[in-house]
Amino acid sequence: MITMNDIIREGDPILREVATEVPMPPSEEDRNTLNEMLQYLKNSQDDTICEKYGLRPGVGLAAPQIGLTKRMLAVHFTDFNDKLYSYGLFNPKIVSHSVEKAYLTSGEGCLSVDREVPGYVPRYARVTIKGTDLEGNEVKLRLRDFAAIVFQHEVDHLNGIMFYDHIDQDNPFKEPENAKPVDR
Ligand code: K3U
Ligand code: NI
Repeated sequence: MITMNDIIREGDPILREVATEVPMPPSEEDRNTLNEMLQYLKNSQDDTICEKYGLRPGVGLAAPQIGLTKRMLAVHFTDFNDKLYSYGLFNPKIVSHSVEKAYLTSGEGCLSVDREVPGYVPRYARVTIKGTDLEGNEVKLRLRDFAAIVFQHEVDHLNGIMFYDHIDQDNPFKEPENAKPVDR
């Protein structure tokens, strides 16, 4: 079981590496790891398990955050329409995106960052992502608003990018251009 002891924290150079593609079809070992990553998110959103194991709640997790420079990510959350997004994806790729941007009004957080970093993080408002799911099926996801933001945060981890890299240093709460606010 993955716990906070397994989570790599900012300052570790692993978080700045570009992760490598996972050979397809995925090995049993890689599928097990990705399942464990998804399970971490589910556990972290269960109050009892979360408290018992000292987990920090998360909606997404990327393999570099557990020290593996492999292109794998997991997400588990519901959007404001109560639609569930629960995926483990190998080799996720943003194949297209909107011109319009979006940002979370509450800013972003990260399991690898043990501090609050205030500011707006400009993201694309809509993205289409292709990848391979835990069953080995190729999937194509059309995402918007919060869902699009979470996936972009996780894909960034696969490219060594942290959310605060996108925050305007001089004016963290400057409204990003052509961007809509998203409330969670
Ligand atoms: O945003 C978080 C949250 C957790 C439970 C309920 C509601 C919100 C926690 S931070 C988080 O989930 C990061 C996880 C990371 F860093 F490991 F990828 C993902 C994320 C947070 C905010 C915006 C986009 C992505
Ligand atoms: Ni993160």
